[in-house]
Amino acid sequence: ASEETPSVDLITLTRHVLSDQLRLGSAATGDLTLLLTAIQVTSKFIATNVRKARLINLVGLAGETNVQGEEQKKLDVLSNDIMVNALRASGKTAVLVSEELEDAIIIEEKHRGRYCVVFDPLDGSSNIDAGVNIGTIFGIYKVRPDSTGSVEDVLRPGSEMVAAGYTMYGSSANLVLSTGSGVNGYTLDASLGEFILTHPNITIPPRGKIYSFNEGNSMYFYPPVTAYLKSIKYPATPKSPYSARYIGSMVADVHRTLLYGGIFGYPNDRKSKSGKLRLLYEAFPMAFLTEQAGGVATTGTKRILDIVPTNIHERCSVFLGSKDDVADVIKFYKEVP
Ligand code: AHM
Ligand code: MG
Repeated sequence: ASEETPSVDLITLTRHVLSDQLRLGSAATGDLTLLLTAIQVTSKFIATNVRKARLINLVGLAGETNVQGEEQKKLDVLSNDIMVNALRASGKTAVLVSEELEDAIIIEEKHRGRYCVVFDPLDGSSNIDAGVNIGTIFGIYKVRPDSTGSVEDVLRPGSEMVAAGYTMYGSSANLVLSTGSGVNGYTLDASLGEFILTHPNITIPPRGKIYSFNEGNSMYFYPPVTAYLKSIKYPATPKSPYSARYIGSMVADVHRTLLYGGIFGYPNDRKSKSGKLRLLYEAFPMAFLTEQAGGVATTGTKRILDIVPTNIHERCSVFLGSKDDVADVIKFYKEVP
């Protein structure tokens, strides 16, 4: 087909997820697909508003402080409200956990479904004013068999998630999703208003050439991290040193890592004893995607997806990416006191 001939067999996200569920013979009731529709609508809404933000003056502060004591941007507030409303209205959710809300939302009976969604509606919001990529991160659990929905349904290891993903708002909006059988990337076709499959079966190269850390925290890093970073910056010849790329927006840094390989790290250190990133709605979904793409996600000493959360807003140390690169970090944790 020439460039002028539009494809007449578009694989939309909805079509792809539906066919995937049929193929897997999962007792597909279509519930997950409907839930994902709510997330797609949210992503489209946020994508449009991120773009409009500078024009309609949404960039300023909302004058509220969130649970973590950070100033909330207007777009964070808006994104959170849109996401909560869309998920509740889908009728498919029972429990919602948002970075922006102190407590979990337990959905009232009238709208209650069987899924729990943990999410960061607009991650990397400190980058908004500079027009840098930001994103929405989400993870999905099914309620436990006898539960009608309580916070315990999300205080479970990330390995029990049934799906996870993110939408990155950049030059285009990219939704990257795993329902537990690989990772696929979809790009929003703004004229159609549909996410179209553009990156089927994303797999992380086994080794990369890029490292992505906030090295401004070097003075607080523990010895294994310092030793690891030294090893990739001053490798024994004839190897070349790694390139540094750090956007400071997890979705963008992880997106690049999934596509190009390498390692992304936000370790715990002497200052941030538990790390910075949130376990439930940042580390878990990204660890889920990383593993599904053939990579590894660890705290340095433990598989991230094995952690059992005790608090919905807890933090954790994160290294994720190409399996050989992450294996190197794990080795340093074992060998460097
Ligand atoms: P946020 O949820 O307040 O936006 O913070 C999370 C962000 C991540 O997107 C990013 O990986 C990290 O914070 C960057 O932190 P730092 O500025 O300390 O490097
Ligand atoms: Mg965040």
